[in-house]
Amino acid sequence: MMKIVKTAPFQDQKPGTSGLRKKIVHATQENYLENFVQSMMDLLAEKEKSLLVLGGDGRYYNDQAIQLIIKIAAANGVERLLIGQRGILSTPAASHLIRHYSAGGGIVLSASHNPGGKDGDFGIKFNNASGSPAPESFTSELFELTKKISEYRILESDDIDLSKLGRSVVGDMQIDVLDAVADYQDMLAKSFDMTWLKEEFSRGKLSLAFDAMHAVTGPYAKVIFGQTLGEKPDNIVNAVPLEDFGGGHPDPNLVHAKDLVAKMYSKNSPLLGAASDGDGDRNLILGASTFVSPSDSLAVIAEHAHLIPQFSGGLRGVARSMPTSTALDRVAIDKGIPCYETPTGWKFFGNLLDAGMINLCGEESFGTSGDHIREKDGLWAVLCWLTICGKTNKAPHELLRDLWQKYGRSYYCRYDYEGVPQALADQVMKELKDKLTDLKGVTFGGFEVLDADSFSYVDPVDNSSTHNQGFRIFLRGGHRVIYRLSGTGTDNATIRVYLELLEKDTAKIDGDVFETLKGLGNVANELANVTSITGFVEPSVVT
Ligand code: G16
Repeated sequence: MMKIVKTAPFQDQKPGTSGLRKKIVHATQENYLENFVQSMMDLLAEKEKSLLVLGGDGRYYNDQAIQLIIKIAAANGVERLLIGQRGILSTPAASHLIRHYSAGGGIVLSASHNPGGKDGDFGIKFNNASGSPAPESFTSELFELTKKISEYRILESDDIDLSKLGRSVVGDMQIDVLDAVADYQDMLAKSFDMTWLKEEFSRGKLSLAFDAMHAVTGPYAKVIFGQTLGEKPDNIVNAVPLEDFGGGHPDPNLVHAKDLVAKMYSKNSPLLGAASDGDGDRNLILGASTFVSPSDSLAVIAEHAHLIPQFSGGLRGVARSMPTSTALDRVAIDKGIPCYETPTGWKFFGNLLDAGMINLCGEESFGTSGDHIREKDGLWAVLCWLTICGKTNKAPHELLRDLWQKYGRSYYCRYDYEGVPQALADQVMKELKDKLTDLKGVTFGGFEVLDADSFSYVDPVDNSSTHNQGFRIFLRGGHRVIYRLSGTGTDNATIRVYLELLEKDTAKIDGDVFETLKGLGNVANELANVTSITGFVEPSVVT
């Protein structure tokens, strides 16, 4: 039976960089998720509701949230739902399913790389019919609805058993529980030559250590890297998804993927080391004693794209988020293809991909993907690297060196100041904004400011515009400092400072990244008065 429940709106359901993310204790309060999902239902057209995909990264509250969404969907005229077994789907797999089954969209439950468990975070977002995170036009309208909602509709029924594959019916709605891995694996088999990769593994030319961080990619990695390519089970670690990620922080970077880093910096490490995050869209790439920065990873994939079956027709264009280093731009110039600079947030690549203007894109925040889906894709990036290493007979450090020799090296890192009181973070940004125009021509610590602006973007496909997407400080020599506030955190504010130092002298491309960037880091701090305003002497995390 359908029930109408009276509710009161919450004023804080504004989606951030990638959907709504909140602390579990906040997200689980009475009617919080119900309101948000009902607002989503109100916004969807009948056509979109004919078929929706539903799944999440398996974190704490995933199970209950899925059952709740099923009942709200059934009471709101959704005709059919495709759900990952046990309610689990990696974000790239969800994007693929939406496209593969021509769904009207999908509801993806994930707080990505944010911690899980009872004290962790929860997240929810809508992806449109092309599999892309919903654009700002949708999320803004959704936010408006959440501020006005007065009731939601829900079907009173028992929970559905999502452990068994197959079809069932709830009210008038049909539910198909799908194998979360199978369709995704079939898709990857079209992008890569799995038979050749398998041979390279069996000949010992390729080897991989993969850390699934007790998050969603474990089952995918076991099938793809283990069963299909033949990597030893011992080399695929933390492969059992846990609702609290084993107490870890499922953020694949040098700080949180410590064990993998230790393995890759030890003797007899495999050729490639990789990790993925909570929902499987991010990737970390390591070689023996080598960290591949996400910006360089993207540039290397662009440089060698012709070796990857998915790109056998060539690259049409590429894109990077604004703070991502300019290494990609130089590869694009060399290849004679356009390179677009978009605001942070995967959703901004969607139109460019749909229009066929780009077929490769990525971000400094450990995200890379192609036009096969509309999300970043962690395991796909690993397969790109395996293919490139295999085809070139080169290790990651050699591929990086080739890149830097040819184009110069963008020394690159990000300083994160986490848990800053919102008012202080806003003050840093406001004071910086007020002095942006005065910075031109001034020299700080030996770096001359050529220009400074607040980044705005006009989408070349639909002409929609987005403003205030971070401050860019352009320095003589091609160096940059970027400032923006994170849109994915749930704890106060996080100030992100992105440092890029372009070194064109090939005699100087082998330096230590963090040492090389120290001076620029000090300049960045001084320019924005980070320490004096926030009291933070050091960033909380440097990646
Ligand atoms: C999300 C977005 C990315 C973005 C990242 C960081 O990733 O999809 O496009 O780069 O957040 O955003 P912020 O700097 O605002 O925290 P994910 O992996 O968290 O979904």
